[in-house]
Amino acid sequence: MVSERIEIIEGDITRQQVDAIVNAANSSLLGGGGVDGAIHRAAGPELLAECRTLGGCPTGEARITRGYKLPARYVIHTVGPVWHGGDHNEDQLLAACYRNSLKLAVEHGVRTIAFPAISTGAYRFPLKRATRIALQEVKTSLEQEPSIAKVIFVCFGRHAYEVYREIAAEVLK
Ligand code: AR6
Repeated sequence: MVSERIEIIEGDITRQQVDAIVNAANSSLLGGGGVDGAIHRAAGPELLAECRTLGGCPTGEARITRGYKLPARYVIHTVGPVWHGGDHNEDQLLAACYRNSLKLAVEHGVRTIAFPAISTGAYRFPLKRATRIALQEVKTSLEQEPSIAKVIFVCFGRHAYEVYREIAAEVLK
């Protein structure tokens, strides 16, 4: 059962002991606020130095770096869509973030990976709609990628955690 490889927790993604954590970055890959700021602070300045060599990343795609001072070996940086009302390809771009992050993870031998709620902060994507896309896309990818043992959705705060639990009951049944 794919649902046994998916975990939902409340917490701080920078503390997760997994092979890779995913960063909700912007297309410059040069840092920012929210989870991006927290990851750069916890990883230390070497992370920004490596990011500078990457030349940015288009929305919906992903890039990988080392994790430096983080417990995670890798950071997978993906760029979610900014919410512009829902008819600007936002759903497809958000799904692509999850799919492309997992593809990169598989290519690097990652078996355990943690995701934040991409685009649901500064980029204003509605949380329930984003959560449905996240869970559906990860479920589909896990069905095709047996090498990923565990995906952890790290919810920042009780409200996000409750939303994820509610949507998971629909999507993962
Ligand atoms: N652990 C897990 N989740 C977190 C953490 C954390 N430590 N901190 C925040 N979140 P956001 P976006 C949650 O704004 O919407 C940055 O400036 C937060 O509650 O970090 O994709 C980038 O550089 C929210 O649910 O990312 C971009 O410019 C989720 O992470 C822009 O923000 C995503 O919120 C990207 O915006």
